[in-house]
Amino acid sequence: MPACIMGIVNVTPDSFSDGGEFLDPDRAIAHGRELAAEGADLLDIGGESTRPGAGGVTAEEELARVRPVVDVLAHDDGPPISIDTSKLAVAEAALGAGAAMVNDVTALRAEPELAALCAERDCELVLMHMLGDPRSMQENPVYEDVVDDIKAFLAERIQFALSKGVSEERIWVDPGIGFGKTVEHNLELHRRLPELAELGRPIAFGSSRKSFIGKLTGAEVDQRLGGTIASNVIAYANGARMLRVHDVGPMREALTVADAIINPRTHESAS
Ligand code: HH2
Repeated sequence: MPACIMGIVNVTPDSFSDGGEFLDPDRAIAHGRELAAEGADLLDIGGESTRPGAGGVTAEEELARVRPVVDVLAHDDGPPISIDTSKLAVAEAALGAGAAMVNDVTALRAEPELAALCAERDCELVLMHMLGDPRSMQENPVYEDVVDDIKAFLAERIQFALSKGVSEERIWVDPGIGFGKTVEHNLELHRRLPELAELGRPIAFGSSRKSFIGKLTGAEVDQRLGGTIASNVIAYANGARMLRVHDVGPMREALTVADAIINPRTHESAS
């Protein structure tokens, strides 16, 4: 398995690329099933947008959005479910309903008690870097050295998770593409991803349809598949082991070809 593909299911009215499309639970469930059929290894279900400028939602609202979707997809005989949340109450309910992973874009800073829950449930945990919060993160982000700073942040967050009892082998790290980064910061993170692998944990990567792609190509948010594929193939070649994308089928094809080039021995039988 070269890298796993995490399919995005946004049960939100305002996500940056597909807000409102899957707010209705039946549509979100159908979408999750489509992504599973296209080859998703995981489904990441989220009920709160983290797009630049987004305001927060209450735990009750977030739970009302995601709960019916997790309830069905977790019992579908499909891929494992990840819950994209920073809230203890939402994670607890989703894990109770069968989710296997918590994807926290605040890396346990919003609700630090989430760490103990992950430790107790022994679930997978993604720790992502974000500079500031969604309201302010794109206002002139500044780093001393973007990769060194993010690496130090993630190292500290790994230590925090470990101190709360999370098993090291459950932890994934994510540079947080687009979360408080300029176009140049995002590009540098692609190039220098191997430096983050030095943390000793697998890298999750989420660049799908993000605005740096639009800034480079001029493409609107629903026309960024080519840029998304390029970004993820480079990230894979540079060590990413989980690719979080909206368009699972095309990403699966691209990853199959990229893997055949990079790891020729595993693909000899295809010739
Ligand atoms: N990006 C988004 C949300 N969650 N999780 C991880 N681990 N890495 C990411 O890069 C990441 C993430 C933003 O994308 P999306 O869910 O499509 O948009 P929104 O936050 O507007 O719902």
